[in-house]
Amino acid sequence: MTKPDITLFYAPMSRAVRPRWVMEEMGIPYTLERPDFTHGNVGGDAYKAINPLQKVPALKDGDTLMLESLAMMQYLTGKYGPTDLIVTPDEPDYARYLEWLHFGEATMCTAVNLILAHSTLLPEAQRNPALARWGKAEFLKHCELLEDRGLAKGREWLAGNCFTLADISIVYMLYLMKIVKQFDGVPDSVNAYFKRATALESWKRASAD
Ligand SMILES: N[C@@H](CCC(=O)N[C@@H](CS)C(=O)NCC(=O)O)C(=O)O
Repeated sequence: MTKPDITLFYAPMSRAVRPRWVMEEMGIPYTLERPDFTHGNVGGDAYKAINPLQKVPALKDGDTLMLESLAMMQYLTGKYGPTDLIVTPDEPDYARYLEWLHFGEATMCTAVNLILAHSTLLPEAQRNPALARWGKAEFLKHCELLEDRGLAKGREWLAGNCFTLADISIVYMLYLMKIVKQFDGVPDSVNAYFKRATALESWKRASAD
């Protein structure tokens, strides 16, 4: 196995928590680099060489530099596995694993970003309450889907009967909504799922600072 030489460009509470959570679960050693987290100008001009969009996370492994938190999770599990954090094509839950893995950034993220922007990030004069309400209504629909489809039949985790990247993808979005106090209306089963995931020791280390 290639030896990891990993630097994670990180900010607390950011999507960098996702790949960090994977590395904590897998026991992969890493170093954290913390660009100054000023919205719209993360890391200043110097950081543009790492990520021209000035977002976190970015991940460097030796000479390999990559962006996108979900892709990083797949990279880490693919390169430094085997690990139970993935569901493989020969397993019955492969399709639902992929579905929830991508749901976190492809679907949930659109609603969550709107809520964040129009309840917290934008200067007050630029916030649009109707957009924040629309985002919240969408987010609650996503949570219903989580309850009815994701956690149906007493499932503890979304796929493969164990904690996987799909859970990391989704729980991070729930975490953001928890931080900005938008958890009212979330079904009990989703609340319990969030508590279950964030009770893991690996979560505590990944979100510690
Ligand atoms: N789809 C990207 C999104 C990256 C992203 O939006 N990161 C946020 C933090 S969670 C950021 O750096 N925001 C700073 C800004 O927009 O100024 C990923 O999953 O890595």
